[in-house]
Amino acid sequence: MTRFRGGLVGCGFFAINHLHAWRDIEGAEIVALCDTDRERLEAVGRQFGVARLYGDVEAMLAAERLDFVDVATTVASHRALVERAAAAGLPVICQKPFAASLEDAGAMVDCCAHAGVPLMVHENFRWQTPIRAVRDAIESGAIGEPFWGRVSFRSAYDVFSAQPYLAQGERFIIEDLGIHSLDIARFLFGEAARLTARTRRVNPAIRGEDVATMLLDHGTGATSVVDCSYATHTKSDPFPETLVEVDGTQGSIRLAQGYRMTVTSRQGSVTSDVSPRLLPWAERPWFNIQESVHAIQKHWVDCLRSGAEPATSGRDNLKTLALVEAAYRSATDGSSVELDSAA
Ligand code: NAD
Ligand code: 89V
Repeated sequence: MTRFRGGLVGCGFFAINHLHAWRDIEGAEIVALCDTDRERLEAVGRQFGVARLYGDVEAMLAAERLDFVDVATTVASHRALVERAAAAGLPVICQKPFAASLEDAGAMVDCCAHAGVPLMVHENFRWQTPIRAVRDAIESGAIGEPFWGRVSFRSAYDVFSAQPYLAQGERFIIEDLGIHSLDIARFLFGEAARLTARTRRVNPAIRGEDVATMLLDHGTGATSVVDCSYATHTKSDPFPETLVEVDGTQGSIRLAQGYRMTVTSRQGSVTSDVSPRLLPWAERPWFNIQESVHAIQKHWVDCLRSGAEPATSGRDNLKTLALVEAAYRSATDGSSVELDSAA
């Protein structure tokens, strides 16, 4: 069986999860690492036993025989790195947020299409076990036709210690976290036709908004509320759980804190434990996200092998990014933004 050889660019906080997951995926291997920060590059190389280290992507692409590139840097460098990988004829994974603008995102999609290489956005939240359990429950037909939903992430977890850049950007929670929640809303309820949003900043120590409430009209006729906050202090902080509610014509689904999912149908109510696995290298409370990193990267390898388009391809992610842009526009001017991606 082919073992795809990957080069990973960006050896920071989140790349550690990518690297642990790659070690567990039989069909792929990270053979080279690249980071502009030499100290970090060498430390991560030592941690994962990768000896081929590069301070710049050109040098890595020139020296290595790769099958794909995994871009785990922050958003500012995404376009240049993705376009460079595509120019080298290599399939590429790009971390979220895919781009800071729809223009950059569209350019990356076009560039990879032109080069004939697959492009996947590392949009992992829809790969979480509890989210997939909700989708499976909807697809089983047990609750009938969904007509209302809520995708909710409310926490006061200190994300700024590990990711200081999150406190510095003009945009914060929608671009960083809401982007996952909006993608989940698409995944569960279909494409949105209209979006209205309100935001605010509660934490005075950061630049961007840390609370957002979004209302989506889906092409299916369903309405959903997507809400997120890093300013919500509760007795038992659910970080990083996304809680979901779905009302259907025949019943309902509630994904509650502690990974408990209750499906109520004409047959009654059944509550099940939809906890993610605690992988050997994972830790609480992050294990839900960490398991989804393994799942999406395995999906990438399956797609490379089969030639199928990844579920969260660059092309697919344009629709999630359009919701992010619509949310900022709506929050700024008070309008409801029409989207042209209704299913
Ligand atoms: P980080 O700042 O800790 O790490 C980024 C690394 O990339 C740094 O080491 C930096 O030196 C390196 N780098 C930047 N530009 C480079 C370039 N041109 N060439 C080589 N190296 C370069 O950031 P992070 O917290 O690891 O976040 C990385 C990305 O992961 C962000 O886009 C973030 O939104 C995303 N993220 C995703 C999840 C998720 O669940 N999907 C969770 C956390 C972070
Ligand atoms: O998933 C993410 O993008 C992370 C976090 C969960 C902390 O928001 O930045």
